[in-house]
Amino acid sequence: MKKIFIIPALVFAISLSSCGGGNDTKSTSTDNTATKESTDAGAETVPGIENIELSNTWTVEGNDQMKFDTELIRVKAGEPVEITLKNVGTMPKESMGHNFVVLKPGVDLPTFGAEATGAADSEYIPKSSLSSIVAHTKLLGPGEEDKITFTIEKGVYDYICSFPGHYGVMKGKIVAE
Ligand SMILES: [Cu+2]
Repeated sequence: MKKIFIIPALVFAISLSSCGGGNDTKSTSTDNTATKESTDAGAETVPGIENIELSNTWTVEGNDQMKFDTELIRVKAGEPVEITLKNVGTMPKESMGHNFVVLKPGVDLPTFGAEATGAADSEYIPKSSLSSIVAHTKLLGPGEEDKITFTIEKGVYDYICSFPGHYGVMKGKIVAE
C-alpha cells in the first residue's frame, strides 16, 4: 500500500521539475527569436543574393502553376528599376490573374494579403494599404504584360502577386544595394 502513495508523489515532483525546465527553454528560444529578428532588420542579409547578377532591368514571368520564375532580384539603390511582368499562362484572368506588387520594408505579408483579397473592385490592390506599396503592375490575364519603374533606397523589399491565394507562393525579394 505504501508504494501506491509514493509513486504519485514522485510523478508530481518530476512533472514539477520538467515544467520548470520547459519554461526555461521557452524563454531562451523567445530571446533568440527576438535577437534574430533585430539582426535581420539591421544587416538584411538574404541567402543566395551573392549569386544573383546586379541589374536594374528585370523581366519576371508568372504562370498557370501559380509561380514567379524569379524569386530574387538584385538592384542598385537610388537608380530607376524597371520590372516587366509577363503572364505566360493561358488560364483566364478571373481564375489565374497575376500582378507584381513591391512592398515597403517591414510590411506584414499575411496582413497585406488579407486586405488585398478583399479588394476585388481595385484588382486586389487594397486602397487602405496604398502606403505599404512601392509600385505595382496591373492585374494581367494570359499573354499580357506590364512594366513598372521605381527607385528605391538600400534595403530588402518583398514582392508578391496579390491575386487571392497567390501571395503565399508567388513572392520574392528585391535587394537594393
Ligand atoms: Cu498570381
